[in-house]
Amino acid sequence: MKLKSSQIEEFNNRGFILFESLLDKQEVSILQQSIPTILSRQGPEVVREKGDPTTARLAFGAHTYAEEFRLLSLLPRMLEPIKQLLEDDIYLHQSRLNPKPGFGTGGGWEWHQDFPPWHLIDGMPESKCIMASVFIDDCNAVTSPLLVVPGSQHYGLLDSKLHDDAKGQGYELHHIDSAVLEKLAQSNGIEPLIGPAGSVALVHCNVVHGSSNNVSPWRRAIMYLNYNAVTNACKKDDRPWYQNNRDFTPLNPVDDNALIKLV
Ligand SMILES: O=C(O)CCC(=O)C(=O)O
Repeated sequence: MKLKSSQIEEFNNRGFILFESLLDKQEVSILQQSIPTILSRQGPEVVREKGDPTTARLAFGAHTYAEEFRLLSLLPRMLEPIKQLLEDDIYLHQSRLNPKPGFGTGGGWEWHQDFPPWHLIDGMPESKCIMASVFIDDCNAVTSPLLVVPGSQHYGLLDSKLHDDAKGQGYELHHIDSAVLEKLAQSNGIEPLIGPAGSVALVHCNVVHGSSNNVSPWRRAIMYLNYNAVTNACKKDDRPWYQNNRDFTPLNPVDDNALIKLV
């Protein structure tokens, strides 16, 4: 899948680009079926909601232990546009499955950029990294979609502070200062990333984003695959494998039908 120059321009201006139904229904169903096994893991790679040990908030690194997600991360449809946007070979710095269950149990996310912890903790030199957000379930107005501030990647690292709750929970999150967010939202607006299951949004790692908790009865899972440019590989190794992958070997695509062939 080769991006047109207008699509590259859209990504560079707005910080994200959405491909509706990039995966078909059968591929989505294969990914959906693998989720209960992923979330049943008992290791530190599965982070629980605060005060609710029965609900998974994030599963890091599923592409390493669930074949379905490994293949997803290597589909030509995923790799080609990202390589084109980053103009480099790429490796997967981190993956996070956010299952976001319904009935209010799937918690919200304060406004943040993804790059600060990667830069400050993992030693990623530049913001040459893309968060591919793969909609495993429908993302619509009622299932608490991801909200983004278009164009916010142009402002670089914004004033933020490390959220202590998040640190205690096994992940690091830098909340954007409220006054900064207010100013940004007034000038650039806020948009929801909406689309049917199987849609994919490529998002620049400095785009400000957040979400509210999911009070609908429906799960709203998104797999975040964070691809980094090989020449931008991280220099530190303080965090474990599931947060800071140290294998910088350039990724090679699998067959574009690999997910379907799995069954
Ligand atoms: O999926 C969500 O609701 C938000 C997750 C998020 O912002 C993140 O993982 O960086």
